[in-house]
Amino acid sequence: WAIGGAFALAALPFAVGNAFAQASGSAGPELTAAEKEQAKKIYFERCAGCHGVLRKGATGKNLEPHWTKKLPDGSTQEGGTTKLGTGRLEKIISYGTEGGMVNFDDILSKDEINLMARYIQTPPDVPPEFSMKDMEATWKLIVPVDQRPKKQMNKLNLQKIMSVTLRDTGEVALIDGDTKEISSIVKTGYAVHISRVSASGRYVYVIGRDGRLSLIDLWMEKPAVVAEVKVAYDARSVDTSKFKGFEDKYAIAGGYWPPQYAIMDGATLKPIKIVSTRGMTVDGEYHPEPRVASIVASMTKPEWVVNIKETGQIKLVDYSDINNLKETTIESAKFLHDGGWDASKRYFLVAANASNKVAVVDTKEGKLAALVPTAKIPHPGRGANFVHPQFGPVWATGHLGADVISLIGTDPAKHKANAWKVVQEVKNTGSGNLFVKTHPKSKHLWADAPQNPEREVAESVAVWNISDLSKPTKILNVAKDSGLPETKAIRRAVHPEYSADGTEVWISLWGGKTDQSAIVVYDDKTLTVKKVITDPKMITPTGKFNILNTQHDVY
Ligand code: DHE
Repeated sequence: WAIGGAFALAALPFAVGNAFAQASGSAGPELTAAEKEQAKKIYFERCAGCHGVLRKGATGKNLEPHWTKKLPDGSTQEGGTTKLGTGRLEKIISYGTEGGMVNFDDILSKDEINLMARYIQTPPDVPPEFSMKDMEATWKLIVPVDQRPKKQMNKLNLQKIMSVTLRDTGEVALIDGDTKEISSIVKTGYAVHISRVSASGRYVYVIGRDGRLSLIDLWMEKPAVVAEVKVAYDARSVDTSKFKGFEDKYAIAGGYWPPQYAIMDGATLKPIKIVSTRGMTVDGEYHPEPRVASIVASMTKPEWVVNIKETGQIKLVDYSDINNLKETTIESAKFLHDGGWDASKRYFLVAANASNKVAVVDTKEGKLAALVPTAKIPHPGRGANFVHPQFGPVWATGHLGADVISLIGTDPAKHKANAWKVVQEVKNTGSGNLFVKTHPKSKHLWADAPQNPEREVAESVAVWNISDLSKPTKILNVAKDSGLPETKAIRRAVHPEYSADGTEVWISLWGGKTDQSAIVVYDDKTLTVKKVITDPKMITPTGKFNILNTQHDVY
């Protein structure tokens, strides 16, 4: 979601624009060469994430010319289908829709909106492929393994560090969990997306939307990037090998474009293998752009769970013999997005958001355990695990399209009747939730709603006591609690994340690029503010990843 002016129009660190080739098809409105280059760049940076590079649609609608372009005589109806045309498209881009399209009138100028309305009536541009040779050419080993420290060279309490995405600056801030001071700011990929932690807890892997993967060594005197590689032109996910005997050995990253995943050496990021994800969807149609959504590493098998968005297929990738790579392909539903483990770490639950379902993979058996129908557009992040007083172990997901949190029973052994069903829908403050969170040591469940159109809702989070989920114990207005003056842009409260010991919850206040953003730290017991982190370098913080919790998948 490109919201709140958060997606900077900075040049991509690795240029993609000039290499685009155009797909065949009937031409739309005329664009000059310069307009076309500008439109391609804007589309790739702001639109492709939801609508797909080939505009076939996923989270966002299909934007191919057969919908967007009026008929040659100017009419807008054909066989019951409404064709959009420039005027209607300008309105949709400017003001958004109830279907989840966000408004761009505070992000793009009027001329840019007009340009994009015309551009998406022309046939999609097809970016180039990205081969092993291309990947190898981008690989930079900044500090070779034998020149890295043999022990931790700083006094940081590594387990308590929070790796914070500074989305608009393409940086990650490493924040000391005790002092709440920024200990390092590390330059990473464009519109940086997530951090994941190696099995040993020493390395942080950070993926940018431009496909740049950065490896941070926390043992250095000042933690810094020790290796870098580009895995694709557009990417969202990364993880490492976590099975015993393979700790820190491999890294894997998932590409949106080209649709493929790349396997690298864990300590150097030296490219090892690229595997394409193109193929048939669960409906039996060929899809040229099946993007890699979430990836998670199993701790009980040498396997990654790789979720392919457009095909609805879940791949269990066995990395024990990389030269003879084995993939188990599990059919589920479309479009796969984000997900997390249940508390036992045997089952992985992933949102199939366009199907309003959660797919459950039994990684022990290597099979689909269930497809659980849920409310509209589930969006769990990694979800939240706790023991429900009535239903036993459950995993929670919020929803973008509904004002509830769904609790799914996860214990087929001892609570068979509740397993893989929504056992309760907890009423949230509104739709537009992105992330839920709890911690084994906490009695609270936290949920945000940053995509809600109402300022009050988007700037707040709700907290429930797990022993009574009938209504929130407290609704915390994070924007007000920050003490910062109100700004024109909504300051979205996003991504609750627990401290290592489960006593604090950190929430990002994601403001406009030129506004002061903050992280508000709450005491989980008293639900009062403990600290507001407002360093001027804290620009558009979004995701936060505590080292210990991320290392062990605690959520
Ligand atoms: Fe994310 C996770 C894709 C927009 C913040 N996001 C993920 C994952 C995917 C994904 C596939 C799962 C990764 C994994 O577990 O391996 N995100 C996408 C998009 O395609 C989308 C919708 C549009 C885009 O153009 O990128 C998108 N995401 C956003 C944002 O706008 C958010 C809110 C702010 C930001 O920083 O970009 C955002 N996404 C996050 C975060 C996670 C994430 C914080 C990790 C959650 C966690 O707790 O693990």
